[in-house]
Amino acid sequence: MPSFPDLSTFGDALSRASGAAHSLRQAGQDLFQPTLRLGVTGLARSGKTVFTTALVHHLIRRTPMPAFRAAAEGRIRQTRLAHQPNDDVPRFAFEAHLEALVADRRWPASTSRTAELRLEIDFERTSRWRAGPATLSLDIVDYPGEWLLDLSLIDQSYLDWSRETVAASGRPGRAAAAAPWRAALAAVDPGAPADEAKAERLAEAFRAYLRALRQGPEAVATTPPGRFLMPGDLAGSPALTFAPLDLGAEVRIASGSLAALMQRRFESYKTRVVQPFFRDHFQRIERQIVLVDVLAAADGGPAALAELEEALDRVLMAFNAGRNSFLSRIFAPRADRVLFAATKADHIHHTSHDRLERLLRLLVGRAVRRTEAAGARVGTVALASVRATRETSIMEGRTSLRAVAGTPEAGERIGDDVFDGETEAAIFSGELPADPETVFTGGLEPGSLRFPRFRPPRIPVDAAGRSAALPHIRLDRALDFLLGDRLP
Ligand SMILES: Nc1nc2c(ncn2[C@@H]2O[C@H](COP(=O)(O)OP(=O)(O)OP(=O)(O)O)[C@@H](O)[C@H]2O)c(=O)[nH]1
Ligand SMILES: [Mg+2]
Repeated sequence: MPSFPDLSTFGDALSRASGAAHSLRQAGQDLFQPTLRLGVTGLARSGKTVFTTALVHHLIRRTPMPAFRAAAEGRIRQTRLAHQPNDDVPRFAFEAHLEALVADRRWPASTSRTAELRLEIDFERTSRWRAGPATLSLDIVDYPGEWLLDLSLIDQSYLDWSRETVAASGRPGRAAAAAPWRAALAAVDPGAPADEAKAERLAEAFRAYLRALRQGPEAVATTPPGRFLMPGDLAGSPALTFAPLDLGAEVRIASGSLAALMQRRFESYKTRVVQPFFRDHFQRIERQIVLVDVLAAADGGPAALAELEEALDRVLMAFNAGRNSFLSRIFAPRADRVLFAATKADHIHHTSHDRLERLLRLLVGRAVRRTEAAGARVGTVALASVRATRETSIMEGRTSLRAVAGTPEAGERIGDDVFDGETEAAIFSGELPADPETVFTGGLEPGSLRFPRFRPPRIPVDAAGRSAALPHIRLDRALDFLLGDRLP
């Protein structure tokens, strides 16, 4: 007669079996759980850290996001922070950045390296044949857009790079910024014996030139190497101790010379820094948002806009690299959706947001056409990750001007007014021209957009001590474009 286990051991066996099934299920989930890698990039101060913080905050808080379909339909059940998948990339300091914004009304500190965060989004699938609960792992990577500028170096020789960079420093408007570096260049003989101290001095003078360009009216960095201003972990490293030399019509570099030392460093920068970044990080990105501070550039005048356009064009070359046979041997980009976002739209009244988006579209038009040709879907949006202002109107004589009100940061000034960081002010920030084309040809007087840097908004706290969600503009639209199809 077959013997049956008594019920208690039977129960144990059952739970062991279900434990095994659970771990099998877990292993299966790890294998099959869909993962999406979202890159957040843009040039310095474009708003990457604020955007990433706000995005994570809204997903975790499940705030109402009408334009983000999966959320609007109530299908996102929960979003949680998960363990970091990569040990070699620092974790994005979400909690610290959020605390700065909400508790201290401070913008997060500037960051100069990559950071990454993994979220798990539990959602309800609607598709008829696979309806039911599902989970998407979302890896968000915040990295400096300057690093993408280095792509153009990969197939360039040291001789060509030197020639091009020295020639570009002669552009009108660059004379003052370039003068000290050009003087240092003129004082060295590239054919003289290699000398470490000289190499260091020249690298420093070149770095100072790049820094001066960024502080000048052009306001953005378009001249590679990207790590000279955004070194990340390489700050102070010999990998960055090189610079272009004035090589004239030289076609051969003598061995043992200063030029040979610079050339060797340049080549090793490409193989040890640039290529690994594209191969190991950039190539794995599936969705990309490129943040652009369009308003600052528009206010800087046509030269600043032209410079920004060139920088974005170079940045976007990276997404198109699969079509270049030389580059595709090193890496093949995978991003199938790229969203350009004009950030800080809360600086202007919403009636100007269309104009801002049109201006952005003109600015990235060339790059967009190329990226689309490479097979990616491209979108544009004007947004504010954290809305620091509200809308109001100001009477000037008998006309009512559409204005924004917020708390300008301490020390900000408009005309003769210096703000104390506590007082609210209503500001008419000026208007973008109805035809954004004219902004490129001087249709907007530089400095005529008057917006101070605002402090983050005051966030109300309820009786239970829970603070309200951060306000934003069109962040939900951005999320829908970037993630919507992966939450079907
Ligand atoms: N009003 C407003 N200001 C913003 C917004 N996002 C960013 N800013 C401003 O832009 C500054 C830069 O934002 P970050 O997010 O730190 O920019 P980043 O691209 O990470 O900058 P780096 O780390 O220095 O490269 C902030 O300190 C704010 O002053 C926004 O949505 N609204
Ligand atoms: Mg940052």
